[in-house]
Order: sequence, then C-alpha cells, then structure tokens
Amino acid sequence: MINDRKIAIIGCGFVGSSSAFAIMQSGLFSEMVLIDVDRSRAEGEALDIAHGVPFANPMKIYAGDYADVADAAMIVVTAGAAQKPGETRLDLVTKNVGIFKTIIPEIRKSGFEGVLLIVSNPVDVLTYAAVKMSGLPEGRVIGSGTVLDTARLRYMLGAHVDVDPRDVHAYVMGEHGDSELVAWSSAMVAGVPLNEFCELHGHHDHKTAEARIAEDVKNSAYEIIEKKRATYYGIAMTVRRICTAVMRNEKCVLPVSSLMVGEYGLDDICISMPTVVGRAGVVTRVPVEIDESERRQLNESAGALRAIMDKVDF
Ligand code: 6V0
Repeated sequence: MINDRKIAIIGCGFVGSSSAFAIMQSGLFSEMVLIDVDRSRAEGEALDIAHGVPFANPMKIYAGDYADVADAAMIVVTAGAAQKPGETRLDLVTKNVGIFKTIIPEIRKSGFEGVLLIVSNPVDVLTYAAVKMSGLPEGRVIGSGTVLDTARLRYMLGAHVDVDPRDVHAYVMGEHGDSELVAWSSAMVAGVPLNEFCELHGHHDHKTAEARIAEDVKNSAYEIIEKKRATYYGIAMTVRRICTAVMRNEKCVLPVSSLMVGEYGLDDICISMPTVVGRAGVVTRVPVEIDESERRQLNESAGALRAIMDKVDF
C-alpha cells in the first residue's frame, strides 16, 4: 500500500538536506524519512529540519533505513560522490554506479511502488542504472535531468528581456552536462517567438546573445562550485518542483530525464526532453520542434552519453 503522504530521501549531503528542507516547506507530505550511510548525518539533518516544522506544516521527519521506504509515494536519491579535481567523468560514473548497486536493490527488495527521482550525477547515466536495477516500470523512474538547467535558462532570459521567468518558455534538452543544448527554435515569451520579443526590447544580435546565454547556463554549476564548493539551493527547488508535479498529478511539462523509446530517433538511453509529469511519473513526452542544427546537437549529446554508458557495467 502506498502512503501518499510519505517521501524518502537517500543521501543527506548538501543536495539531500537542502531538498529535504524545501520539501518540508512545501506541505506536500506529512512524513519524511532521511537515509544516509552516515547515520549520524541523517539524524542531525532530520532534527535540524524538524525544528522548522512549527513554522510550516505538521510533519514527521526522522532518520531511517530501507524498511521505511516500502510504502513511500516518492524516493529521491541524491547519494553519491561529487567530481573531485583531477577525477575523470568516467571515474565518477564508475564510483556512483557502484553506490547505486548498494542502494537501488535495497529499494527493490523493500517492494517500493512509487515514483523514483534520481538527482545524483551523472544523472542521465544513473537514471538509466536505476531503471535497469529497480524493476520499476520505466515511466516511474525519472531523473532531474535538465529541469535545473532550464530554470537557469529561464532566469537568465527573463533578465535579458525583463520579463518574469515563468512567462519564458524555453527548454534545455539532452544530457545534463557539457553536451546539453538549448532548443532555441521553439523558445517563446507569452506565445511570441523569442527573437521577435527580443527585437521589441532592442536586442538585435540574437546569435551572439544565444551563444552567451547557453554558455552561461552550461557553466553555472562550475561557477557556483568554484565560488562556494557545491550547488544545492537551485537543485533543491528543482526537486520540490518535480515532487509537486508528481504528487499533485499536475501534468505539467518539465524536461526530466527518462528512458527514450524512439523519440527523436533515440532508444535505450535516458536523456532529457520536455515531458508531461504526473502521479504516474512520465505521462507522455512532448516532442517540441527542433531545427536541423539542434537535432544534430541532440544526437551528439546522446552519443556522448552512449560513449560513457558503453564503458559501464550496469
Ligand atoms: P555530498 O554533500 O557529498 O552528499 C552526498 C551524500 O551521499 C553524503 O552524505 C554521503 O554520506 C551519502 N552517501 C554516499 N554513499 C551512500 C550510500 N551508499 N547510501 C546512502 N548515502 C550515501 O554531495 P552533494 O549533496 O553536494 O551532491 C550529491 C549528488 O548530487 C552528487 O552526485 C552531485 O553531483 C549531484 N548533483 C546533482 C544536481 C543535478 O542537477 N542533478 C545538482 C547538484 C548536485
């Protein structure tokens, strides 16, 4: 039996604890279990966050283990090492797939039947690993994908044209990482094509602005990590947004990462594209129009992911 008021978070570092804090304030759940190999860390975070409950919504928050996740409606996985200086992406993948081999089978054994949200990096490869190891229907395993990158894009575009980012409709697609792309050809502000809107605001050099903004979006994480060692508030709000879409069956469009089944000619790979997200996880995908050059970039992005996945033993 699924308890619709319960969520579990696995991994209570910067990202897991910030996500727990954002979720506590959301009012979406009345029970939250925190799990970490460092039990004391999970206990400390649970206590600290619980002490904010009197200012928010009644909620039980505690450190637990895998026996506690069986009836959760959602599990968010943020466990894993972050990339260290000098470490290759492949080293990180191998390390974090190894960590997933200790986590996902435990989730499977518990009989969990809810929606599994993967946040740990490299998120596309780990979402694929979770699809393979969890035994859950593929639509119930989603990665946070490029939802955060898309938020960064909308924030920057909103500033560029002086409009509320919520009225900017533009997506980052592909890998959450260096090969991601912006679907500029479908970008709109309130139904007006982005370039036309820019013209109205005196911006005429579209190509230069697009290249600069796409680069700034891509480099956001590097810049934040360089300045404060980790990124966690933006991703915490991203986790809260995805949980809201699922638990309220919103059927809103978010570019989560999920298993492709022929979309844009892609198969057997987890990658981000605009997706209708609801109580069942992936409801349907939205194949937004992309032009020739964006399609080439998407294929290159999938190719870059495939090259890494081919070297990993799932
Ligand atoms: P962190 O602060 O080192 O926290 C990781 C936590 O995972 C620690 O508390 C560990 O004890 C715990 N952990 C490790 N192994 C296990 C295990 N087997 N079971 C349970 N817990 C375990 O890292 P941080 O929180 O900064 O980042 C976590 C992950 O999120 C990393 O892989 C990041 O790269 C990734 N991010 C993903 C983002 C996205 O957009 N998808 C954004 C930011 C970070």
